[in-house]
Amino acid sequence: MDITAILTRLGIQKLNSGTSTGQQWLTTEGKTIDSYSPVNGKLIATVQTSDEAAYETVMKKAEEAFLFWRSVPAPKRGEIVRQFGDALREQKEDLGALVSFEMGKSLQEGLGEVQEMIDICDFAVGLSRQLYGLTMHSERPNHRMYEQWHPMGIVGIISAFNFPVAVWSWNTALAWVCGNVCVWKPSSKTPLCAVACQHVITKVLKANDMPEGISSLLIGNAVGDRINNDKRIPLVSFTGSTRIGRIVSAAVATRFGRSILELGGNNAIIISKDADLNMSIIGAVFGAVGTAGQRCTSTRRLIIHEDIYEEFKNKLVHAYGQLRIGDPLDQHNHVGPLIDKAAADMYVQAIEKGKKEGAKFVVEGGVLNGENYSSGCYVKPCIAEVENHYEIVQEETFAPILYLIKYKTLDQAIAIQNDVPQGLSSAIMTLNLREAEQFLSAAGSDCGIANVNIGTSGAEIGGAFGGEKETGGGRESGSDAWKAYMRRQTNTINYADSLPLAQGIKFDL
Ligand code: UN1
Repeated sequence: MDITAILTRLGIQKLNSGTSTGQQWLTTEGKTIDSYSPVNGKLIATVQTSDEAAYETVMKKAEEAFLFWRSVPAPKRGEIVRQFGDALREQKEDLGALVSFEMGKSLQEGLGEVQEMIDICDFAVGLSRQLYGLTMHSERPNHRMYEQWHPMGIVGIISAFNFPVAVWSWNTALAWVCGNVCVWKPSSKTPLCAVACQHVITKVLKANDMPEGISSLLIGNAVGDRINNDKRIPLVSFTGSTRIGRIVSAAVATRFGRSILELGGNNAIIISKDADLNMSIIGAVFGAVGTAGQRCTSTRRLIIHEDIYEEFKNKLVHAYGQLRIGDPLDQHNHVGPLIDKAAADMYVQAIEKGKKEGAKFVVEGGVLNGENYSSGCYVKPCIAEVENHYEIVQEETFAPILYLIKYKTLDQAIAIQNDVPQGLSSAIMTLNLREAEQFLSAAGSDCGIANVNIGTSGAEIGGAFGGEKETGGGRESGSDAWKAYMRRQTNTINYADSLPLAQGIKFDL
C-alpha cells in the first residue's frame, strides 16, 4: 500500500517537509503531534496542534457561520450533507485505507467505518425533512399550542481513536441538518484521519459557497479542556473513557452546558444451553477480537450455561487457535495491532492483575515480537476463566482479553451481566423465545443495546447508539437521537379577542 499516494489523493501533501504546506495542520513548526502507524511503527506525518490564537479564530468563524447556517432551510442543509456523503463515496477506498493504517483496524473495518459515515449522511438527509415537533390542544379557547426544534449553536465533538471518523460523522451529520455548526477535536492518536475528513467537507462547503466555519478542526489535547469550559459551546459530544468522561461531564454541567457521553462498555454475551453454538462462536470471537478488542462495544465477558460450558470453552479455544494476527491491511489476517505501545502495556498489566486475582488463562496472552510485529503493538487475544466480581473484570480494558463466567439459571446470568458499572451493549444467544424475551424485558439487560442472536458489537446507524450507568447515558446516530442536538421551544398562540389565563385564573383590571 502506498500511503503517500493515498494521503496525496486525500489532499494531504508534502509530508515531513519541515516547511508549512499551506494546510494549517501539516507542518513541523510550533507544537506538533507525530502520528505513527501501529501497523509498522513508522512515522506517517507530523501535525500541528491548535494554539490559543487558532482556537479563537476557529470559534469566531464558527459563531459567524452559525448566524448564517441556522436560517438555511433544513432540507437545504440536508443537501450539503448529501453532497458530503457523495464525496465520501468517491474517497471511500482511500479514507478506509488511511483509517486502517493510522488506527490499525482491518481494511474491511476501515472501509466499514467509512460506510457508516455514508449511511449516516443518507439518514441525516432524510431527517432534514423530518425534524418534527408535536402540536397540542390548548385548554384555552382559540389558542394553539405546538413545539418547535431549533438549533443550539456550536457543537463540540471530541472523538476517540478507535472510530476515528465514523463517530464524528454520526454527530456532525445530525448536528448540521439540525442547524448547528461543529468544532471537532479528534483523538491525538489519529489526527490524519481527521485532517482527511476536514478536506472532504471543506471542498463541499467551498463548492456551495458556504462559510467554512460550519465545520472546523482543532487538534491537540489542550483543546479538549478549552471546549469543555467554553460557554460559547452549548453542547459537547464526548466519546472516550469513563475516567475522562467524568471530567468532561462535570466541566460542561458546571456552566449549564449539555453533554452527550458515550463512554466505556463492559459488554457480555449470555450463551444459553439453547443457543446455536456455531453462531455463538462467530459472534463471540468477532466481538472479542474484532478491532483487536478496541471497540466500546467489544465483547469482554461470556456468561455461559454450565451444561455447555466445557464444550463451548473447547470450541472457543480451538477457534482462537485459528486466528491470524498481523498486518491489518492483509485481508488474510483477523487481528491487527493495538493503537500504541502504551495500550500493549495496559493489556499486559490487565493480564497480570487478573492472574493475581485468580484468573485462569485457557488461552495465554502476550505481546508479539519479530519482524512482522516490529511496532510492538501486536498482542495475542487471550481467554481467562474468572469470577465477575474481580476488579479487572469490572473494568474496561481496551484489548482482546475475554473473560468466561459460568451460570446456572437465566436470572443469575442476567444479574451477572448487569453487575458491572458500565451499561453499553449486551446480547443473548438462545433459540428459546422465553429466554430471549426475559432478557429484553424491564427485568432483563440494563444496557442501552440488547441483542438476540447477534454479538455485542457492530450496531447499525439507524438505531440510537449509547448506554446507561457509567457509559454516560448519551444517545447518538439513529432513531430520535437528533433531539439532543436541538433546543425545544413550546409556542402558545392566542387568536381570541380576549386574554384568558391558564388554570382558570381571573385577573380583571
Ligand atoms: C465505538 O466503539 O465507539 O457498534 C463505536 C459498533 C460500531 C460503533 C462502535 N458501529 O461496534
